[in-house]
Amino acid sequence: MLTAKIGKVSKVLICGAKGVGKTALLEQLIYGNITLESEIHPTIEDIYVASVDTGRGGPRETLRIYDSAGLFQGSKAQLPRHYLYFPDGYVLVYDPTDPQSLDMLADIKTDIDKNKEKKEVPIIVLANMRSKRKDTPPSPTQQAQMQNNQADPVELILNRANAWCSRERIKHYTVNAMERPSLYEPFINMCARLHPPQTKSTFPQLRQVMQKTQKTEA
Ligand SMILES: Nc1nc2c(ncn2[C@@H]2O[C@H](COP(=O)(O)OP(=O)(O)O)[C@@H](O)[C@H]2O)c(=O)[nH]1
Ligand SMILES: [Mg+2]
Repeated sequence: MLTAKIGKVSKVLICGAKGVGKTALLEQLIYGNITLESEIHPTIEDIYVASVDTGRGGPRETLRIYDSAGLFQGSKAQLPRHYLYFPDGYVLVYDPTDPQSLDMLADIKTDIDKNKEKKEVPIIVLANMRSKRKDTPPSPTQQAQMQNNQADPVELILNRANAWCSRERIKHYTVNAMERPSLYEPFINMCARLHPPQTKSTFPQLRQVMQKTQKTEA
């Protein structure tokens, strides 16, 4: 049918250190079935398909999200080469209780930038607040820090991440893989950037034919 619009499918890679919660947050986003008791196996590679309503009307857009094994911490983090070529967008995840998992994102970002060949590749950064649950009271060390007026180390890492992200012009979100609604905004934002609104038909010839038909009918 001429009027049937098929949304574009974009490929998004989710990466970061091993164990920061990449799979947990994807499973939560797509199926909403992750709890603290869920058993999650280490990922080799998986693909999730998300159908996203960007709230702009029109057809739902499709994201094909590639879950990766995650990188070991150590010397310079390097993505496998093919991860630098196929994705249309990247979701970089870190754990704000683990400063190295944030440092690793800088290496990944440098690699992505080096290889993107002028094309616009949207990147977002997610801090998965896995250990900082609102309903858990502060640990004795945290209490001691609060009493001594010391800054919370998690806050410090989040501030560092925010500063880095604004320098790099990347959007930073704090999420929690156990709270599904916290995941909607970043992925809707990613999807909207990958699928800019189309105001005109991409087939000029088709537009002309349609205009002619309308005139004849009038
Ligand atoms: N408490 C808590 N645990 C989490 C959270 N996200 C992930 N985990 C746990 O951390 C472990 C590693 O998560 P996983 O998603 O496999 O990490 P990945 O290697 O980045 O894919 C799993 O046992 C998860 O259940 C979270 O937001 N809160
Ligand atoms: Mg995983």
